[in-house]
Amino acid sequence: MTKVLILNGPNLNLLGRREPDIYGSTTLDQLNEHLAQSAPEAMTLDFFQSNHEGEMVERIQSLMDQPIDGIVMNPAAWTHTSVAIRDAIAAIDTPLVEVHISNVHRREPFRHQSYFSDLAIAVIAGCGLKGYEFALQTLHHHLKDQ
Ligand code: CA2
Repeated sequence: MTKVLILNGPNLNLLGRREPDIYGSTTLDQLNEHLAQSAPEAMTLDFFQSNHEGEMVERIQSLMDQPIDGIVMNPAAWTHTSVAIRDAIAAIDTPLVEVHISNVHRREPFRHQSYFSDLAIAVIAGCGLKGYEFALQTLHHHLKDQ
């Protein structure tokens, strides 16, 4: 079995409750349930969302003792700000796919920069929540070819 951790950053707990024009009307629980049901063959998923940077760093560090096969991460606002979370990701040797629900490149200039993209095997932006499914498929193919 392949083990993948899905990480979501700050405010993504509000999915489906605010700004549906940008982020859709599906809640994070509904998204996670859908992903668990539709994950590629022989892949099990674990989920973690936090609004606290240190908590996210510690969750990523915990993968040093309990390694997994891949990470799908939407770092949300930390995409554009967090050297701390970037350093935690860089410290573990786990393939990462970076996901953004919106197309960050057609939004404000401050959203065009990411601390994660050069660490990621792939970056998906602007595909809505489908982007998480595409990320799992990307990891599936990447791990199969290794
Ligand atoms: O497009 C994305 O997925 C983002 O990572 C979302 C972040 C934003 O800061 C990034 O630039 C792009 C914001 C996540 C906030 O999520 C909300 C969801 C529902 C309602 C309000 C906020």
